[in-house]
Amino acid sequence: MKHYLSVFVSVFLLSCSTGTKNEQISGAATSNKKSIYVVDPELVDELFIVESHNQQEYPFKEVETQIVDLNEDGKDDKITLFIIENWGDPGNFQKIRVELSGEEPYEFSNYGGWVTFNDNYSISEEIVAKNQLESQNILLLNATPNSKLIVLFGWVYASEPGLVTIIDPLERRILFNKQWDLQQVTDIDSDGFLELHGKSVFGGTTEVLDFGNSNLKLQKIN
Ligand SMILES: [Ca+2]
Ligand SMILES: [Ca+2]
Repeated sequence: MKHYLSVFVSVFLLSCSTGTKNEQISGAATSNKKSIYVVDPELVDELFIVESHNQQEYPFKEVETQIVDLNEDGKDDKITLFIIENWGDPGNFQKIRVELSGEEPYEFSNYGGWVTFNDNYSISEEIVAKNQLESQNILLLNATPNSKLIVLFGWVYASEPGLVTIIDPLERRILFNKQWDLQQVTDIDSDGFLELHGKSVFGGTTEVLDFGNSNLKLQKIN
């Protein structure tokens, strides 16, 4: 409930700033500006977290570190992945930490487990070719002319497609977190903003998440 409330507040606040949003997304001279999307709360399912019984933090162990300039200020930023030692449940990592130069780090955890590419969640070569990182765990996409997105994939349980988690690193928030079978990453209309194609159900209708639309939503296509 708390989560939905915070999403609602974020959406409300973003709605209030619509005046600047269009300038930031369409302006050519805004390379260091943040991208701002209005997110449909339906697109952000709550991440699975288990509180520790003894109130102590789980024993997180670093599994990967990537140094990259996420906000294009010429300074290194850092993405770190962690696994819970002796966790026993599926997943190659359960926590991501993002540190932008000069800002407080922030983290997201998913105890249902995010996975290495093609270990469990299938990711096409065409999608991997768009990765801005040499990583088998983190898909970093140039999503718009002035912003990158961090994409993580969750463990595929039974008949569900597996989680796709999309983080806007500059806005420090999750834009998308749903069971989704990501099939294509394209920019068919060549506007510089990516479109992601996927399916919420295996074999179901194809849906598009178009980052050229500041109101993010899944649109069904035939
Ligand atoms: Ca930077
Ligand atoms: Ca496009």
